[in-house]
Amino acid sequence: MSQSSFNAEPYPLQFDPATTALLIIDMQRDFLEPGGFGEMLGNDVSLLRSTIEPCKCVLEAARHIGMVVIHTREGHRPDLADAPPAKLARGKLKVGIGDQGPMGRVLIRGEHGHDIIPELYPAAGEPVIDKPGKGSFYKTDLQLILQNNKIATLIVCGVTTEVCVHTTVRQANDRGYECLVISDCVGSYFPEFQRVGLEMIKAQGGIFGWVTDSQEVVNVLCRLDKIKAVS
Ligand code: C5J
Repeated sequence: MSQSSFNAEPYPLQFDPATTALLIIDMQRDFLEPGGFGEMLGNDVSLLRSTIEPCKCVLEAARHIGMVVIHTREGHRPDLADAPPAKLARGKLKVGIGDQGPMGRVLIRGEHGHDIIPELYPAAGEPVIDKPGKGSFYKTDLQLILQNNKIATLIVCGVTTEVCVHTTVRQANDRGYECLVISDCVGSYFPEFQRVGLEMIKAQGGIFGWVTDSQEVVNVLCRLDKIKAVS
């Protein structure tokens, strides 16, 4: 066990790189690209797209040191058998989940819009968790994969901060995982939700986890790489 630490709020987070995974949540075309579901709902996708470059830097650094990397995608089976009727009806949308949009059927597995953006595309061997809900643990094998890899700490990136990132971090926290959320690698369509979403994670002594930025994570992971190289 080799302990290291991230400067973070509310206080430094000790971690062992061998038991830490990078979890990248729902960086899908439907949420991030012009013409996707997010934009069809009237959102400004540039607020999410600002996370792409910092996520790329963290992903590269994590891959470089051989850290476990896991991706998630929100979406449903083409026959919608796994989509709760309440979720399908919510919002009374003209074009909603399962309907034809500019990037194929909205949030349906196998469709262009459902897939992960090319900038952060999973490498061979990196697990991709297809989830029907907001939380990454709900009706998925994420916990089994984490247990099999002896993971105790999650470094969390993705979208959106107050929805799938928050739901996942809360689920992970209840399951005993330490979560470090990277402030510039998570994004919301609503600047106020972004600010408050991050505050809520680190409030009350880190009630759900820790918050830091991508520069700190990249610096720490690169330092570990150098230590590995000389030892
Ligand atoms: C949403 C998500 N916002 N990935 N999904 O519906 O946060």
